[in-house]
Amino acid sequence: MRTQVAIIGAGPAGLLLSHLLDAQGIESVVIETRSREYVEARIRAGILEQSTVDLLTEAGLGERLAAEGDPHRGIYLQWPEERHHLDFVELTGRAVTVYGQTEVQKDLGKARDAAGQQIVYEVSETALHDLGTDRPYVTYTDNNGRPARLDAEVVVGCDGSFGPSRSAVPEAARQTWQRAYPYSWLGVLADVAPSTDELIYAWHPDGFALHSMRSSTVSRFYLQVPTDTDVAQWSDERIWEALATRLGHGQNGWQLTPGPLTDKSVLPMRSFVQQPMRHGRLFLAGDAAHIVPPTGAKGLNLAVADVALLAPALTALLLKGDRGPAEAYSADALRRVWRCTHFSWWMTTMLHTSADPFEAQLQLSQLRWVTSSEAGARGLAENYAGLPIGF
Ligand code: RFL
Ligand code: PHB
Repeated sequence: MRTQVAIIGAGPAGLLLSHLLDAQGIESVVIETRSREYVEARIRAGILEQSTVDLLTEAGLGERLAAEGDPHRGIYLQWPEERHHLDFVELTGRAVTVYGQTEVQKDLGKARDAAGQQIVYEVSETALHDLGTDRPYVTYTDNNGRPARLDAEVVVGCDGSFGPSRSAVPEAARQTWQRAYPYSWLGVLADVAPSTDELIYAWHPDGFALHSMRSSTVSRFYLQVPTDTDVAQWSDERIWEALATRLGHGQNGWQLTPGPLTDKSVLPMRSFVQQPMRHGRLFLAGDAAHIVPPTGAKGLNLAVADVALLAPALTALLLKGDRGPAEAYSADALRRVWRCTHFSWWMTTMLHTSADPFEAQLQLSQLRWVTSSEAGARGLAENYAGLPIGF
């Protein structure tokens, strides 16, 4: 098979790139290890920055998002006895939207169906070749066990944190940075109306807790748990008890309403950056190049921001032979990547409790400053609600 752009990975980065290239008349083929059903049901992110919403809308993907997405003005930050609202709209003029990654994924899938562009699901043994030439190609085994080869002008690795693309860059040509945090998140989805109008990020001596949501009938919660936690250790009862304790704030009779849990998973917390995000005719986008801990709600938004830069860069390269934007892509994207890496690290270390009592005092002091100083609040709001595309 031959195409202009071979895209590895049908997550949000891969499908959005295919969509934006198609709008410029550029053909792509996406290959994906998982099934379409799996990819569309995978529960992950829930918060879209304003710039992500704007980009999806401009790309013609905003219809269901406008009807079903839930705009939020800000978040609550709390610690025992105190809950404070940060109003992003007041502070920065920008809002965020609650709209699950599952829904973004379905909207992208539908748009790809409508365009009739090819997505090959359930492939295995993906390998990248001849990336230093103008004729790179990808090999894989299709779901009937047949070997296949995809020739392209450009290969884009959108294959997330476990895909092969990032290590296809020769070791001597890449640099990586990483940090593993000494805790994980236990994430649960509940069939119950949210007990809050805005997300609650809670510092608590027992550990961090987050109350998020997906709709007026579905709530999403996270609890800080030790790294080696087995989901089986957390019965529904234990989860609700921990959430009520950590999210409670002893004021105004606020109460958490429990309901049936429909999904439970443990996710490790990690920061990772690999640069450059381009090697010859290989470009990396999204989690393939960088991973942030989810405390700042940045991962999906960063993947979209990468693609927002990459699509016009590849358009200039493939339609006009203009190499400039493609050569600038890595440095341009990495500015935002490092800003979001810092913000996600900062939110994570401010809110997750450790055994160190000195650290706890620093965290509480930081939380008091962020919620009482306009400068502190605006800094958080600007980073959370989103820097403009191209930052
Ligand atoms: P994805 O979504 O991981 O997609 C990569 C795709 O590549 C496929 N793949 C391969 N395909 C072909 N050949 C191979 N060898 C392959 N190896 C892998 C995979 O199957 C997959 O389909 O990466 P992408 O597109 O870069 O998108 C990134 C986002 O998914 C990720 O950053 C976010 O989900 C992170 N994240 C959040 N981000 C936010 O912006 N806001 C949030 O509120 C938020 N919450 C979260 C999150 C991530 C979470 N988890 C589970 C990691 C909450 C959670 C729980
Ligand atoms: C989510 O709703 O899944 C979510 C929200 C905010 C975060 C992380 C995850 O910071």
